[in-house]
Amino acid sequence: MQTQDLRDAVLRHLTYSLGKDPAHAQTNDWRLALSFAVRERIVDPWFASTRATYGGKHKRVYYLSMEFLIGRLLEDAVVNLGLMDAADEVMSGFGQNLHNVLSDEPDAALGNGGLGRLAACFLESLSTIGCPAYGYGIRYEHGLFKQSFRDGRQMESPEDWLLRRNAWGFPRPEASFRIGFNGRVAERDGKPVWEPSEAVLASAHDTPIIGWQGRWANTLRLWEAKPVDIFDLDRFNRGEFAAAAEAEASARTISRVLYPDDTTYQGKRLRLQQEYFFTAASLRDIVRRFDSEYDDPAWLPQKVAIQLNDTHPAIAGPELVRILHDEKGMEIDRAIETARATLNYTNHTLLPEALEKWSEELMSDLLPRHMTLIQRIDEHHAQEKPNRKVRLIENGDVKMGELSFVMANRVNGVSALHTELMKQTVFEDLHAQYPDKIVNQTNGVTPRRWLLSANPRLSNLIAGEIGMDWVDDLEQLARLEPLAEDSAFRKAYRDAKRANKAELSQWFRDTHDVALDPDAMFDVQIKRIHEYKRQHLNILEAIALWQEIRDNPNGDWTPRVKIFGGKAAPGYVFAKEIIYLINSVAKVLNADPVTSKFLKVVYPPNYNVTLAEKLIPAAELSQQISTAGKEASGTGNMKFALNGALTIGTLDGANVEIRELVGADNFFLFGMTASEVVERRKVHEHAAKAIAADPRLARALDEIRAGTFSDGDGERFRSITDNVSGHDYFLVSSDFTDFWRASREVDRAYRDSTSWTRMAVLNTARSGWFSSDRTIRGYMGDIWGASAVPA
Ligand code: NBG
Repeated sequence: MQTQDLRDAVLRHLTYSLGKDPAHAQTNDWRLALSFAVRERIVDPWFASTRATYGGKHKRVYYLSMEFLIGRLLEDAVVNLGLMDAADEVMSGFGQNLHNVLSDEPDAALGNGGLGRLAACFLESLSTIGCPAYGYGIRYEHGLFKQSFRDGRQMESPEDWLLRRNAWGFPRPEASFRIGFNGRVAERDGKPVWEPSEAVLASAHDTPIIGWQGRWANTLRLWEAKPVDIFDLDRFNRGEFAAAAEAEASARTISRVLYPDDTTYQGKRLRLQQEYFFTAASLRDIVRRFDSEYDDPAWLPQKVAIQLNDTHPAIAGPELVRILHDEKGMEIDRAIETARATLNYTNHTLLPEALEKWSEELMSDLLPRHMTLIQRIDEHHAQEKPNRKVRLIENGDVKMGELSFVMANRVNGVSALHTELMKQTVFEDLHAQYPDKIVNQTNGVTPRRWLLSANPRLSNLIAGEIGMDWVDDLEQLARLEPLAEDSAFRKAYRDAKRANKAELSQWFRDTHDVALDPDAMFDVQIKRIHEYKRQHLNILEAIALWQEIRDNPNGDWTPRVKIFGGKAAPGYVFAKEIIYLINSVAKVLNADPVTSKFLKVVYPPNYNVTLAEKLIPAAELSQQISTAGKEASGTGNMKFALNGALTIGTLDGANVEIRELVGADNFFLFGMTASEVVERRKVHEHAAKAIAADPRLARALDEIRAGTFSDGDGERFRSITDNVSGHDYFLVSSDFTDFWRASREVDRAYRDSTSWTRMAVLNTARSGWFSSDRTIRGYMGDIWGASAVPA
């Protein structure tokens, strides 16, 4: 019945929504037809969710995020609606392969990395749990750039996910707000009124996000920037064609591209415009919805919880105060208190270069009223905490982290270690003033995408043993624990991993023309390229290993394939050098007839959510090797452990909690702790000393300097060798020796496949806590005071 209905719907959409005859339809048409047919099934639960929220006057959660790294949506929807088998049958009935149809969908990359992917996992969990929520962000015309390699170097080109019709967004041109910029603050009836001199329209596009088993659906509302006046007809008629379209082009620029950087933010006016644009539109929408239900703005904190995903929406503080005070006439201190009881802030990094600051000059120019309100908030804070050291404005800059902190009811870090470090470092003084404000919510990942749909072989194996309850109650995986001792189960587990590896090898052969041995260990490091994540430590270890294999080609080596994936911010020169080095090393190692059967390095370009879904199920070793104290949490680390890859890692971010839960015996620990890192930096010439003490490291660096990987050009990777042997802020050299030791321990462990599989099973069985459902329940209880609506 389900199959027949779906079949009819697909055919109906193909014919009437797309105007295509089945005989001439292409994969893209079938994919859109299936998407529309599936979307149709989301609409009823979506409406029902909205009605239930209004009907019960439930508190709503609003997640404001500059980034949503959602990836493909069709498979998610099909899986959550339980339509996988039906879709498969329907598509084969039409002579289509479901897998190909699903793969035709562009990967929506409206984010850079961890913070954006976390937001996407959260949306799915909020719907699964049935918590009334909206995600708010920007509908970038071009998401994160496409990466390719030319002679080993990163090339960037614009991404074009909207080039083909987007099946998921419902445009809502009727829901649009005028967002002003610049201008001046006038006084009317003794009250300040902001009179912007420029404006754009924020126009909504809604994407329904369906939870597990279709019980609930929330909305992701993304804003598109449009001109207030479409077109200057007078200028056009005078023949000034390009000039006539200028206003339109400049308005659209605001939602044109995602800032391609997840850790550093240049003081770019456009970026601040983007931040204000989506925050202001979202707040207006939130307040409009609130006003439709309640008369008294004082009720706001009871009915609305707003989460600021990092400081990007930090302008929400002054903007909400402006709405409450300037527009609704609430007394200023009460407006500040009300806004503060409604807003919360998540910090995602301690890297100083990533803590946003905006110059007072730019802020006063672009958002003059907000600048005075920030000063007023600073005053308010001063009165409240007279012995304060913290100022919101310092050396001509507005500090957005501090502003967010002061304007938030709760501030959270994203792993236990990160939250502690936040208290001791960036927010030390503010924490002393508001000791109850900081709470921890360790990140999580959605098991629907990252296990059930990405790894069907393992999911089926699990389902055969413990049924399906784990899908929305991931701690049920603990029931697999005894099976770690069951040799038949271990064999089945190993077979599933082996089959995933074989499939990945086939994909590498088909798309990248490289042959991988599916019996080698698959060792994977996928994430943004950054010095603190230390991809260069990993490649140095590969060079040293290659040298040893060459010294002793008949040795008993454990075959390994090192897989890298990740993009570097276009302006981050050092990170791009790391990419170049990895590709250059790969070229030499893979062509070496003696060593390549033991060690290969591959780096597929354009790492994204879709590629992660391919790589993680086939991974056996997860590289989580950041300098301790620098990775706020990590979420990739959780996906790997869940899929049975063992971690080699430092005591950083959520690695700490992963190790505690999976057990120290099932985790390869190395490296300095966060406090040892701080001490080590004080050691005079720490890098030179580390190199002098480790001939392997010295030799690997010499090999680079000798030009082995650069056609004899010893200068090519100077910036890397100089850094690692000189300043070495991220302590690559000081951690190398221990990394080498742990890596050889991994090699030995891998040779005992029984015990390796036992460890892998235990990683899966003990990773249930890392579900984003658990994280969201934590936010609901500790931060939002929100509840799920009973079904
Ligand atoms: C990232 C951290 C990760 C963390 C994610 C999600 C940013 C700015 N930070 O460690 O680097 O897992 O946020 O919290 O993207």
